[in-house]
Amino acid sequence: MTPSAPLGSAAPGSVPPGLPLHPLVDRLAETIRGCWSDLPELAPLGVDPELEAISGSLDGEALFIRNELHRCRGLRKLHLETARLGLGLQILHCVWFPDPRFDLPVFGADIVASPAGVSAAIMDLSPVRQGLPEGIAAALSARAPRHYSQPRELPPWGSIFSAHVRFVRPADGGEEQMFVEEVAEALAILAQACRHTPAQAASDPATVERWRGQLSYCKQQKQNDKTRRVLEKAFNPAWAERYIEELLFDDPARP
Ligand code: BLA
Repeated sequence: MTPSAPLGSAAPGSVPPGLPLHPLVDRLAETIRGCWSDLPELAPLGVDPELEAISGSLDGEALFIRNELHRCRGLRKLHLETARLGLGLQILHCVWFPDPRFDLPVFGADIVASPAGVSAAIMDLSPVRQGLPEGIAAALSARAPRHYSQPRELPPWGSIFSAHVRFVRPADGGEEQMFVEEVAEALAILAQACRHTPAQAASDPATVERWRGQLSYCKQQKQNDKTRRVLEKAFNPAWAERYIEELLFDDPARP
């Protein structure tokens, strides 16, 4: 498909009717939107209308992408993407990128579902410096332990994730629910840190270290060929490149 602006007929912020998403994708998206409301100084972030709501078709199958963007105290960009990208593939992609002046981690989550079920559910609060902030690490360690029957192994670029990363193929509705609860818990821990973490100067060496850490997080995520391949097939290579570089994992501005 060759997208052009504005793409298709989806109104910004709406999902084309008649295309329900996988219940886990829907539930997790609703949970994440609910967690936004807890954040200090939440404000919408402008999105290029060309990228906000994208719809089209591939081999007769409806495609769409919905992007929601916000910012808040401590976080430069909160991004939630829900998408249907061909062959029944449904994606939830969410990254909350910190403002490097704050000692906060990156929150990331990804769900990949198809008619065969959910193949990947991952979420993490990932460090952008040596180790997670102490309070966050302690809060994560204090959570009730959870067990999934089908844990998955991280690819080599996954070295960016923390020791608390969750990467599983949820086996049933119970494990899907457990995953949603874990995301809500991690986001509550991060929201609390957003309220209380003081800002440091842009020129502070710790700020610069966290900016470099975030650049490195983005660079590693861009090594995920699976994301690129799906976007190239649904759209085209040049579009996929722009989408990844400008929206999914744009390099943070130097503080
Ligand atoms: C895997 N991501 C995948 C897969 C696909 C996508 C098709 C393979 C499914 C599988 O291994 O079962 C596709 N993900 C997408 C697309 C988008 C997307 C098209 O987000 C569009 C926006 N990926 C992220 C984030 C994380 C992430 C934020 O975008 C984690 C915080 C992780 N996705 C991730 C990992 C894998 C994956 C670790 C497994 C990769 C592998 O096993 O090689």
